[in-house]
Amino acid sequence: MSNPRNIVILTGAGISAESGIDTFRGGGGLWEQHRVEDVATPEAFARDPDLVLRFYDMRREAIQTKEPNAAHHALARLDRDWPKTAGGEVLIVTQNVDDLHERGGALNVLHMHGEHLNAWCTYCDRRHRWTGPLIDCPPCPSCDMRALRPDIVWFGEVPYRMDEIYRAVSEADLFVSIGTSGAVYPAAGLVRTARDLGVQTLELNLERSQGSAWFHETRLGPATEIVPAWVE
Ligand code: BJW
Repeated sequence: MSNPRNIVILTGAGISAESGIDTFRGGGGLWEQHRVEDVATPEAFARDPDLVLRFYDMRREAIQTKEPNAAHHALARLDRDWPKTAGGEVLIVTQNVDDLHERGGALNVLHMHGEHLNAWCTYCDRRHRWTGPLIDCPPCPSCDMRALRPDIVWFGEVPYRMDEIYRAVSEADLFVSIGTSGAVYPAAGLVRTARDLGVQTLELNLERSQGSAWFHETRLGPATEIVPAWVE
């Protein structure tokens, strides 16, 4: 691989697995314990808001007890040092709704599927940092309406900041995908976008993702080992 300057890194649940946060698919994954249609769609929220809010309250509470691991720390080092050493940019596009990249020290993080620690008011469209429960329908701190929901992109909703993501991929020299199954679009399609634009592509994962054939190179192993090894 020739020397890259701008790097876009797409991360998924696999990077937080060794911090103790469940992935979605595969053995023991969240979608084995909950039906996606019951908890992660706007229709589910309209049908049974209490069930959906309880599901997210439980996960919001759980992530606050987890710590970033060696993979988050390695990416944070890259994010901080790369502009100085290579004169390029690093953007971490994460599908994860936890805050472990930020707590690991990363600065340039874009949450395309939202954040557990935000509540979104569907009445006034403001977002608020939120660490407690939403089950009792607290009022929005801005408009006082009881219209807060988890700031999470559910199936059928449009992921955040897609224009920025496509622009960053188009300006990248290297696209790296870490710990994602490649099952959910449009994130899963970014490797093809990168390939079409002539960007080098690298996959770091425990096992091959669904889009593995699109990558120029794949390195397999646990994120806490292969991510620091790639960064060093
Ligand atoms: C390790 C490891 C270790 C383990 N070390 N690795 C047909 C075709 C195309 C699209 C569609 C279609 N039918 C429907 C759609 C659209 C739909 C979709 O993609 N559905 C698929 C199921 C087919 N997508 C949407 O609805 C999205 N919106 C949309 O498409 O809008 C239209 C649009 C199009 C184009 C441009 C713009 C807009 C919205 C998707 C929202 C996803 N939301 C979720 C839930 C969030 C809520 C929550 O947290 O509860 O986001 S779904 C869930 O999956 C979550 C994740 O971010 C996402 C991806 O999962 P991820 O991160 O890949 O996790 P896993 O568990 O799947 O994989 C873990 C990986 O880690 C595995 O590979 C392991 O091997 C690995 N691993 N341990 C390293 N230690």
